[in-house]
Amino acid sequence: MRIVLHIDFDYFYAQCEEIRNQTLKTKPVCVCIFSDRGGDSGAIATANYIARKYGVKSGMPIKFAKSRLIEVPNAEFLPADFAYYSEISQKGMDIMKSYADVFEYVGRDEAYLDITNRTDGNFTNAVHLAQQLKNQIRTELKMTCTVGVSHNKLLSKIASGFKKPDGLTVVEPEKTVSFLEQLKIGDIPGIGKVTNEKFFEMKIQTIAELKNLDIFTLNKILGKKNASYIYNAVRGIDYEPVSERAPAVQFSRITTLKTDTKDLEFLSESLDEICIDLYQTISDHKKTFKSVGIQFVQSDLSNKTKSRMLKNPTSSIEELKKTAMLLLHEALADQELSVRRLGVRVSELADITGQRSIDNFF
Ligand code: DGT
Ligand code: CA
Ligand code: CA
Repeated sequence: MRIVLHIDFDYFYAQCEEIRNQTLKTKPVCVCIFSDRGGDSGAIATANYIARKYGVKSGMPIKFAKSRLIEVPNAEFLPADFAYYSEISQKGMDIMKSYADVFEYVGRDEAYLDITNRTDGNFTNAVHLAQQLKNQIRTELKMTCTVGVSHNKLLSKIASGFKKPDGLTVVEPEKTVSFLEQLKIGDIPGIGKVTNEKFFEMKIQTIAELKNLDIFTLNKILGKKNASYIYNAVRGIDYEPVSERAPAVQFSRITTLKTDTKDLEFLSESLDEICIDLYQTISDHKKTFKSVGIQFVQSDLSNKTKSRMLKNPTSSIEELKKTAMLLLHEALADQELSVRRLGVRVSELADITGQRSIDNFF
């Protein structure tokens, strides 16, 4: 029997802002990614729990969030500072690593720890260790996180989502069934809006209800691979090992063009080739990405960059190409110098398995 922890920092970017400015703790805080169109165009990356009470959510346009908080005079809208969040993330990951037999980085604010050996596979020891870890993060980083403890990755992930923020949820093996049966199907990682609606039409909303479907029916609805994942998930079965993984910050490719140019067609073709090449690395590492950027080294060797945060993590080459192309159009709109080198990078990487979405099936 294994013991696995899943740890997720609470309202991560917004909490990072709170720890460098304690006065934010009592106000609604929204971390914004302003687009370069100026004004309030852009999206909310995340918000603290006070702002969430007013209905602010990740991914929401900044304008929407402002209108929800219009009655609140002290609401704060801060620009995202990714370099600073990475620094905090790094410190958090180092603390977590010191508690793990095997450490698997999932994303900036999230990791799995296999702690089987150091707890002798004993849940009482595991809960104690999880509490110690939370305490150390609280004293050293002044940050809260939420932890799920169980005998596999899937259950621990679901458990860490069960009670937030500052939660600690333990699912002992014999409690697996009763724990899962009280949950909604959307609590299973990978079941998003589309799949949820599909099952809703079939009058299936809870895990207990979903469990009544046999594997043949599931196969017909979801296809074989997703069906077996869901069939096991509703039973709390997951054999995936915690596999040692450190953060990969980003992948990038840059090439020098045959001639300096600002011709859209020529640059598009090069961009396409770079994307294909970069995509090879992304898929070799089985990563999803959430941010895409392009870079020009211009004829005077100065740099110009554009980047964009996607709505959801993806591993799609079409999305990579499409976003890079969009950025190319944007970058060329006011281009004066010709371009000498052209580059593409992806960041906000995460593991495909950790970010599985069966919605893509429909
Ligand atoms: P929570 O629910 O307390 O774990 O809150 P967060 O904000 O930590 O949410 P999580 O764990 O899903 O995401 C971690 C960070 O990733 C979050 O602080 C900001 C970023 N993020 C999440 N969703 C979005 C989104 O839709 N758009 C953008 N731009 N960034 C996002
Ligand atoms: Ca989080
Ligand atoms: Ca997270």
